[in-house]
Amino acid sequence: MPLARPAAAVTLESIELRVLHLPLVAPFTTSFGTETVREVIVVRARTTDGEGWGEIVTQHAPLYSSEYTQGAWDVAEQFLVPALLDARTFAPGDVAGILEPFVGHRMAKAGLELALLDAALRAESRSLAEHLGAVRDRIPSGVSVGIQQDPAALVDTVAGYLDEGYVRIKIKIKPGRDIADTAAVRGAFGDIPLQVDANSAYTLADADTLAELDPFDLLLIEQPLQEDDIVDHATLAKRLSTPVCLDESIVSLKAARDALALVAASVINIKAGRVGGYLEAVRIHDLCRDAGVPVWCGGMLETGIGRAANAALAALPGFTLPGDVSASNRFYAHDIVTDPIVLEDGHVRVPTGPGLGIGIDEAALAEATVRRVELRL
Ligand code: OSB
Ligand code: MG
Repeated sequence: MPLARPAAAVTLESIELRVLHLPLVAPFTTSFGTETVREVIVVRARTTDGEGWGEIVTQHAPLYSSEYTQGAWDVAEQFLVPALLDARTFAPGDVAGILEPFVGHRMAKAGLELALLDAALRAESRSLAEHLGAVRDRIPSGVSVGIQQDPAALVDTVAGYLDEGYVRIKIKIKPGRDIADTAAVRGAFGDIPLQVDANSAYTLADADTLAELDPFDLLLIEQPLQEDDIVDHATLAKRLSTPVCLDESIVSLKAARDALALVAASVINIKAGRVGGYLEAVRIHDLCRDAGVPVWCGGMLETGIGRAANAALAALPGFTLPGDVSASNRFYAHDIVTDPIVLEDGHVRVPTGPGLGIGIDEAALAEATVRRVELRL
């Protein structure tokens, strides 16, 4: 479903970048490491018609992907922002083309594009959700649960999220913390919608271990192998009854097309940052919808900025599985927006206001800022 009507051009005056440090309510552990503070870049685009906000979802270290905060800051400051300032007047739909000569750095590009989309749509009094093609006003909310001390602690943590109302549980796994953890959660809570995420921690040599997950009737296993292991994922998918879902591997529409052609995945996790922006995310959604492949919206521990955008994206018709769009308080005691996303009956509301439909809590933003620059011509 192509976008109904592209957002109009804006004239860019400046771009402000900030590195934020936001403490997490609890440590978040995956197969690639533990985070206790979310380091993230927030973007403010100032245009002649008002401002817009975006978020660059890199993490401190290049562990989930090759991108990381200092690298994103550097490429944005040296190359991406100057190219946008130089183009001066352009539509949000032109951002990807303007930045196309610079290879990779998709999270940095996505955060900049989002700020311009927000600015343009606010100026037109249109919501991002409507612009992207949302068909729902609320979406079911899943939660991503990090690796805990032991399976018993995992069961306690999951119990808390189920009590809060989350409708789908995803647990992180890694070698040695896979079968017993999954068995513990299945054993404790019965038939709940449950999936696992390996964050690339296995190789094809682990296929027999991963097949031990088959009896647990998981919704899917997310990214068992490396980012560039498309063919190995296809081989693994034939050996498992658990559906294979790709996250890290899907870096673009083209990567999604290749993965589907090779039958490397039967489900796709769409993250706007990883694929270079919300507009590319919609194109991947459209591809999968046409192919009959279910998609769901992944997360990168977003602040209220990215979380609002994710809620809008997840309201598109092809998002038929609950995403990792949880309430702000799953990660943060104090978000940087005035209206953080909350859980209501296991769902989150899709923002309806202009642009992202959120307000920035400037005091909270200032409090979390550890570095700031404003770039203009
Ligand atoms: O693999 O989905 C992932 C967080 C950081 C990096 C990668 C991943 C995640 C999550 C958390 O699982 C998703 C969320 O924001 O709730
Ligand atoms: Mg993942």
